[in-house]
Amino acid sequence: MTAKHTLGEFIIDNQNQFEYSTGELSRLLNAIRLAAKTVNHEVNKAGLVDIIGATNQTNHSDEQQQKLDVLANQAFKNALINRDIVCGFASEEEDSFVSISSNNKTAQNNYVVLVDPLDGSSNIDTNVSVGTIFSIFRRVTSQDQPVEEKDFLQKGIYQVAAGYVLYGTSTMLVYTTGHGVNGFTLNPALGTFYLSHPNMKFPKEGHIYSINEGNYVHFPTGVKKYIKYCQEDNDNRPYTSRYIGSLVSDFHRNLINGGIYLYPPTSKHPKGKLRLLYECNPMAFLAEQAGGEASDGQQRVMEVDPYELHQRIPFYCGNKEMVRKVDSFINEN
Ligand code: P6P
Repeated sequence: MTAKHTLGEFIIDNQNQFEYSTGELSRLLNAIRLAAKTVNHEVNKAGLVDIIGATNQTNHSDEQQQKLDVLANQAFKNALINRDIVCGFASEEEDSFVSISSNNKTAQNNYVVLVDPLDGSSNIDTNVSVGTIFSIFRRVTSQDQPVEEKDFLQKGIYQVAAGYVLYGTSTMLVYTTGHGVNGFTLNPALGTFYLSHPNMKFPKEGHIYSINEGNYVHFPTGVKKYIKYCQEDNDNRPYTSRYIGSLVSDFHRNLINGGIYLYPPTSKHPKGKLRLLYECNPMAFLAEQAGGEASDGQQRVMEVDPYELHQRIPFYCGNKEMVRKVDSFINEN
């Protein structure tokens, strides 16, 4: 068996694909690799030490912060701040963006990173897989100035890299820099990620739909029609419903087996629950790079023009044909 590429080797071997191969983006991806290992270590022992459960804090969205949310946020922030790589950091766990000044007094760094440090964290106490989602942009403001909000409020089409870490039965890091999607599995004994899923693509057909049907009564008519379309027993469509309640896990399963993830507007979240900048955009980038699509019901997610750091949108993401089918039902006149 040929020796598998490690993530570190893969990053270096492919850094010449970037327009700006100063090595800065490679160092950034390596920092994310380190943070992923740190969080993985904590998540895997969550049941054994006083690290599960909620803090008595809530984040800006008044969502209770799990202890691991806070720890994961700090792990990614530290990994990115201490290496003089990025000029700005934004997170679901931070009210506003964090400006990072460079040690190099003449020029600031070029990249901003947005993360959902531990997506699905409310599942931790029940030992359900959780994940980290990250999105990377080049700054748009001049290098010799501190970072500004407009450096973060960029359309998804301008992402230079995006990915997720899945803390599941095995820990995987899946990412893209616009040249396909590659998955790396952590060998915990060595602390090394190995290329286990090269060039990931959605299967040609998908038959899994992932949605919280508990909100059915509040869904838009078109989404209700799509669910009934999946459940009707005709056209020989063998659909099945799978919903873990953890975006990274549901997305990852659909990417491998074929399917669609849907989070429509609900009464509690009339604009949708998921965040555009650090959940929908990075997953949309991965989906498109793997031959799929991502829509908010009206347009391509990566074309949505952001106006607010923690903006929410409806999210339909997965096999191209399935996303287009949902869009057609939603936009039926
Ligand atoms: P609900 C987790 O909180 C999350 O952001 C996603 O990971 C997940 O898919 C969704 O929310 C679950 O939300 O309302 O179905 O429990």
